[in-house]
Amino acid sequence: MAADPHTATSLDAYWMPFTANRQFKAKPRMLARASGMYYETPEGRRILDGTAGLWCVNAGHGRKEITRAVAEQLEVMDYAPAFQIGHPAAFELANAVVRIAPKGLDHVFFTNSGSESVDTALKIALAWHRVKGDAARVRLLGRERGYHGVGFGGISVGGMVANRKAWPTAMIPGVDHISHTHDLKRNAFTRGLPSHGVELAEDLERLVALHDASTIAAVIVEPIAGSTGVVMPPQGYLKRLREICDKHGILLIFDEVITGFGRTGSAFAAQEFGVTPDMITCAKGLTNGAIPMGAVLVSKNIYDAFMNGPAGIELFHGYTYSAHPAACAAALATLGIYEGEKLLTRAKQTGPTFEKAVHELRGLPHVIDIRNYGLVAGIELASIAGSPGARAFGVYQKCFDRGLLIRTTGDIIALSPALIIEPKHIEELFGVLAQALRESA
Ligand code: PXG
Repeated sequence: MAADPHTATSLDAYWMPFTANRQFKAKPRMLARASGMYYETPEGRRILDGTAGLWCVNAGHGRKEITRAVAEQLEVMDYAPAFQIGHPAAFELANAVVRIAPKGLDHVFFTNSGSESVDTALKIALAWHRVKGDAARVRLLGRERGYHGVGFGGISVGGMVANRKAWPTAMIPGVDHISHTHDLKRNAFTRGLPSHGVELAEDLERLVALHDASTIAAVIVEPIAGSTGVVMPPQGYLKRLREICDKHGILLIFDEVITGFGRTGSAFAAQEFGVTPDMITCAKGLTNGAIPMGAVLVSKNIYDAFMNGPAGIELFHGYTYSAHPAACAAALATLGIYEGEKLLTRAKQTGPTFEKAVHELRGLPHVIDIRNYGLVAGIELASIAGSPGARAFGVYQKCFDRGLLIRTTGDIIALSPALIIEPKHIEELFGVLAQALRESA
């Protein structure tokens, strides 16, 4: 652990993201290889991946179809300028995404991450009202406990205090938040969507009454909140949000960075829950995590307003690497795998086994809630007084030592395995996790 940067193996130079750097560097956990449902450490220890990387490797690790497609693309053409000139794979990919998208969302803007997708969608929302001559609609609404990445737009509409408190004056102005839907008192140990809480959608009406609809551009929510610890939408809640948005001319944005590409049992949660937003932000599973890429799916209504606007560049926004050829190749190969292996609906078949297994953890020490939908689950633990997060992190470390990768946020364990997971992996996953929970008592 020498601090000398001339030692190639020194851990000091790399400032790790969202990581307790000092804790990590004192006791590093490293991954070196990955295949199917498993990672492998540099020493060759197998680690079952309970989180599909970070909710992104939906088709499992090491997919040769993706490797080959990316390698071939880089051989043929490594890069093409993103502005004022095109390359075929970008158009092909946009069409492929639209084919699996909710009906009506038929245009795609490419980015390189979930954070960029969120900031892009927020900018499109503001610009759309303006291009329609409604420039007074400048407010953006998010939700408490929401996570929308780490750009200034994303942290402004986001609702996780640790991600916001260091930058209090950098928040974009005019933002407000509706209340979150996490309700352990009424909904603990619910399988699927909770039955209590549809009325929380009315909180949007409260903000409309406070700010007036004529000042509000859009509201952004995650259909299932992931980073905050897996919070499910109460039954009927998203539909009600849609109705209120329609009533007041407010755009509804679903942030599907984690729910996109099969996590819930449909391509997008919008389809699974039968609610179509005006825009969807996505990333992660779009390329199976192999190459960074994100996208914003946009309704015809929004796109057409720009195309009917002033001549010339319709939206002064984009990235050097929007629709990067290698990312397009990775995404096309990924969507091909999803289709060929019917992975986008696979969670419907595996979900019940996964659900049964996760709820068997009920009764283990400190487990105060278990919630699940499709191939995502949250297991909430009682915090150790004065040390929030310590309990779950202890379990995380024990799982890693025993060959299982999980995710924790605060004292909530989040599971989001690859969609290729089989019953034997489910058994292994919950066997290790149950043991780690027992040992942490
Ligand atoms: N929106 C949502 C809903 C997300 O979950 C982002 C935006 C940002 O994406 P990028 O690609 O900029 O990181 C995310 C990211 C976790 C975890 O374990 C979740 C994310 C990232 C890292 C960890 O909960 N989500």
